[in-house]
Amino acid sequence: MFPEGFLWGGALAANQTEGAWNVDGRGPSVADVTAYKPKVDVTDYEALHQITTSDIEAALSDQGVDTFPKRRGIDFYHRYTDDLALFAELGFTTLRVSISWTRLFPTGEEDVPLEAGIAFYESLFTEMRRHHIEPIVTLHHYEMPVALSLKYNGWADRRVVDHFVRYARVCFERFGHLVKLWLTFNEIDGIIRHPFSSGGVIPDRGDVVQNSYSALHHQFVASAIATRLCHELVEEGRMGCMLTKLTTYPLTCRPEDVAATQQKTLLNLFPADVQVFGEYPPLILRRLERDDITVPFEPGDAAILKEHTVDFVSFSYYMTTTESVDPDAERAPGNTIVGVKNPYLPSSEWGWQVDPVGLRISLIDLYDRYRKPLFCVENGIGSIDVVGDDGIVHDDYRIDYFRAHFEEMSKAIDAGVDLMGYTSWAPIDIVSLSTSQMSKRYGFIYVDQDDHGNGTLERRPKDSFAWYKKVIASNGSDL
Ligand code: BGP
Repeated sequence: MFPEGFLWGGALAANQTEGAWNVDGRGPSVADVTAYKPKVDVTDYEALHQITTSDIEAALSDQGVDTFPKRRGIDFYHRYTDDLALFAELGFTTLRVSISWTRLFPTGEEDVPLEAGIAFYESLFTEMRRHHIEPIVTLHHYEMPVALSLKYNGWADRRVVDHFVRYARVCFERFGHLVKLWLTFNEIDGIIRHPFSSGGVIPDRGDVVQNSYSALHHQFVASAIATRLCHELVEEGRMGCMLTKLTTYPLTCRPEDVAATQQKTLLNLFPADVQVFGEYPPLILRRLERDDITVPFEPGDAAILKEHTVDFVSFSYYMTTTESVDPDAERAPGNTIVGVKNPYLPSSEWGWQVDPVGLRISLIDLYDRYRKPLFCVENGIGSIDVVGDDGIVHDDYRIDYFRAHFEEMSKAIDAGVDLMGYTSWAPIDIVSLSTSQMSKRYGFIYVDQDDHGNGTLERRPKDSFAWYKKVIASNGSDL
């Protein structure tokens, strides 16, 4: 049973949705220089996230949108009023969006924000409120000024903290009357796996592992300062952390498999541990020391982390993975990771292992560990949708995916988990994060655009639209 007031909605990221990448003074972000990679095998995780300084420089001199589909998005920047009307028709009581840092601060180093950017977000949040949709806003969703990446090697440099804090302060001051629920860094753990998209860290600039952990520490400090500012500047403002919940099972009960799984789990959860408990777990500090990785603590950092912890824990959940010490174990790709294939689970067309029960397990794990309200802010299935002869996408597979996950969510709530809300990824088709494909579709609403930008951009509800509308209207009792 879902509690009264449970928030139902969807989640988007500016860089995959807004388009209008170079209008109204907006500067280029790390997402705008990430190319469409149609020829890369999705199980080749390294190749998917490979980027060099010269790739970035070449991308910046190319002003086109063909190689860089995120620049095009789905033109939400110009169509948000119509899209919000569709979300309102679905009955959304919440919508998660992110702010594009470079719409406010094109290079990240300006002293004052661009008023055009402020006006856009103010109007977006006002329109959400008009539809009684509670905004939940991510400050940093795989998008930062590419200028900060090139100049400082992104978050690897401590000076980026100050630039982010200036941006965050502006967001709280200018939007705090409209937005009460905030998230600092999307999938903060991601910087270890894909340092450029998560933190502007360029792999060819020195020791990428050390730089990634330095960047993560700087994001922890920035997140804690932003949490303090949110509490000071936003009346009734609440701040959440955001973690990729990568629940991992041992492939067998062989103790070595269980031990390897335990290590993976500790590594997955530690960024949330820091943001909830206000300190690094001792086992992680020991592990980093053993691996010759230095955490760039400065005087005062420990106190900042301890004093400004988050109010709730949000997470993305798409799949689970499996761990084995057997080097020949079959591999399976997934959400920003490659793990071992679980013989009990089916996979999506992109090889992500679909596991509704794993959502219940994840919710119980997280609540038992943190005892903070939880918010599932991403969950969904990327599919190749085919438009039927009647012009409609009949996506029963998507309905099946969500129904099974909602049943498990409901069981976790019955078990005592405090879950504030749920936002599906993504309620409307957008450009994929990892592959920049448009043909990897997640929405209840079809967008007429292919991988190369052909199409009218017309929005059309799929079968899952009416189904999700019914679920929301019944507060999850009619699945
Ligand atoms: C999450 C990201 C999202 C998103 C989603 C699906 O990790 O936070 O931005 O896109 O994964 O990934 P993809 O678009 O690669 O299918």
